[in-house]
Amino acid sequence: MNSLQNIVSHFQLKGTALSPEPLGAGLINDSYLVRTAENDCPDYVLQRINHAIFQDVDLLQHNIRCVTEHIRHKLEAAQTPDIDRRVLSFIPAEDNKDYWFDGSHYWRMMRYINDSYTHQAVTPTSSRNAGLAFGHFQAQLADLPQQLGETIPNFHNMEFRLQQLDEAVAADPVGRVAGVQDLLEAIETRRTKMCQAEQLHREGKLPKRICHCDTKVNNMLFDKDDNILCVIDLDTVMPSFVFSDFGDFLRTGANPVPEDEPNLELIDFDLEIFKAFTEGYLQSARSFLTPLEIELLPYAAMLFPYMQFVRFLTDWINGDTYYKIQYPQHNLVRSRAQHQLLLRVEAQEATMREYILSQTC
Ligand code: GN1
Ligand code: MG
Repeated sequence: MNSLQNIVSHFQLKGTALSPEPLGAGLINDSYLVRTAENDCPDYVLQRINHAIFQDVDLLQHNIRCVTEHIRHKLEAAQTPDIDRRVLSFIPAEDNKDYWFDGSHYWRMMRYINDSYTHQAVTPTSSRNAGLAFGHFQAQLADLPQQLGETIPNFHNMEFRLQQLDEAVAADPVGRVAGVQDLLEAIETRRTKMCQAEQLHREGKLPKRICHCDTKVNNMLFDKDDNILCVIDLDTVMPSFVFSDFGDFLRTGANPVPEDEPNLELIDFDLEIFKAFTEGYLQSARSFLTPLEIELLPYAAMLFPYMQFVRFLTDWINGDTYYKIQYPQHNLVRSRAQHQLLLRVEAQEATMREYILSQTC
């Protein structure tokens, strides 16, 4: 028995597990497909959890269990067909724990959803589907009774991200601050506006809800007829402002070029993508969003380029300690690209507002 098969043997799966094969190309966790010999037994996915990023594995798996069980109960109550393909199901380890620790790594197992596909391309159709799927996911969890924790503390907290930048600027460990004064000024002038979510939350006007916090187009599964099955990659599901799921999708989805595009002229904010995503999102999330949350959706579209700009610039000033870089100036190029995207989104603020009004009247 090889070591992966040995790991599989610690989970309570049905059937005879065959040798695990590498699955997908995730950047965070390592995944393996575990087929079973019997036709009437499901296949499984074995994952090694990235413990360096997700330091509290108990909390991580607690969140995921609460979320998937809640969604499953709702699907059962609605007598939805084919439930095992519409929500992820995790398989307990030998002691009924949510994961198995082999002495140095943490492992988990879930059911493999057969005949499912992901999309990589952002089109108006896939954006509308993404809006529908992520809005529906938030709606399904709007009445979750349990408290969830933050699997990455302060992940989308703008005040915290600015504090990290301030500390980097004060320390200036590699002497890069003098060269980025224009960028620091651009951050400074928007500081109060961009921290308004935290401020409104303190005033009791803005709730935190359970959000996905990694709303990429390839984090949705579709069946062969292109119907949405479910949302996947639940590691960052945590309490946040709804802006996380709205703003971060548009940050990558509505920009036609990669987030580190060096040619600033190519960076844009595609209004057709914005409209399609917003239409889908409002359709499935309108039932629980407050008027203030809806009013602040254009702010969400600006917040995420701004937050990513702050995070990349912080890493540049710190000497490239967090994000992997492909060339020496990479984090500076990324910072300038996100700044440019922010300018492009800001230029569309009035148009975004009008469109949202037209969808909600
Ligand atoms: C990181 O690894 P990836 O690409 O899924 C980061 C996100 C950033 C993104 C920017 C845990 O995500 O928050 O938006 O880079 N994830 C973490 O490329 O920090
Ligand atoms: Mg990710």
